[in-house]
Amino acid sequence: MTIPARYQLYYSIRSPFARRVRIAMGRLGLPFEAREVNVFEPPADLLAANPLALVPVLVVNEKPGVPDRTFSVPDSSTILEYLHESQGERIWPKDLALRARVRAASTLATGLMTETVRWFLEQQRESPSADWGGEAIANIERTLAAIAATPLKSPPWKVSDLQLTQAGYDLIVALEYMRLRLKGVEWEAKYPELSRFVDQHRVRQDLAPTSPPA
Ligand SMILES: N[C@@H](CCC(=O)N[C@@H](CS)C(=O)NCC(=O)O)C(=O)O
Repeated sequence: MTIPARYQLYYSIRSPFARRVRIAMGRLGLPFEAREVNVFEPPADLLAANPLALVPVLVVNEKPGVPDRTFSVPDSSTILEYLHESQGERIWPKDLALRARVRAASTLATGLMTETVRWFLEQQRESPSADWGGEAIANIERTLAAIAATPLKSPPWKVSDLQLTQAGYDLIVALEYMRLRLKGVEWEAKYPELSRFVDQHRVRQDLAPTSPPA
């Protein structure tokens, strides 16, 4: 009998939400069995793990081999909470005020992911709704302007020259995903500091292996 791994992660190769979890697992040194899926044709085991048919989902085998000690955690933010609590509180800062700022910044970055996914999926439809698309782009523009007005070299994005916060990782993941999906929206020319932020960090060892392919 093969004993299941402690962690299995359902993900898709371009999902920014799954990527933030893949990066965090790597950073925490947690090996996992990778279950890459096509979310547009969700396999039965993904639906069993997450009836909402979304990735990422982390399946945790608390006692590998003992089925009733296995549970599924859907949603990237919920997974990060679980990892934070089960791995010595290493995702979010300990200081309460800093933690609130980093979480708020992370919410903006994941909001960029949500709006970009929404826009991209709408563009795939036969007759994309201009209202929907326009609303998503307006939300993205406003959020980018707010982020570009903050200092990118310090909290909430970084705590030192080398150390990104969770929000810093999320911002790079969001912007790289936007680079891939938001064709025709000239955000890089408008916010060159954000474009530079991606280029400075995307080649790092903890980010490059999960970069979304074209
Ligand atoms: N709030 C969720 C969002 C997850 C999500 O939207 N995942 C997308 C991939 S980027 C997905 O699975 N989409 C499947 C679909 O749209 O059918 C999270 O943070 O994990």
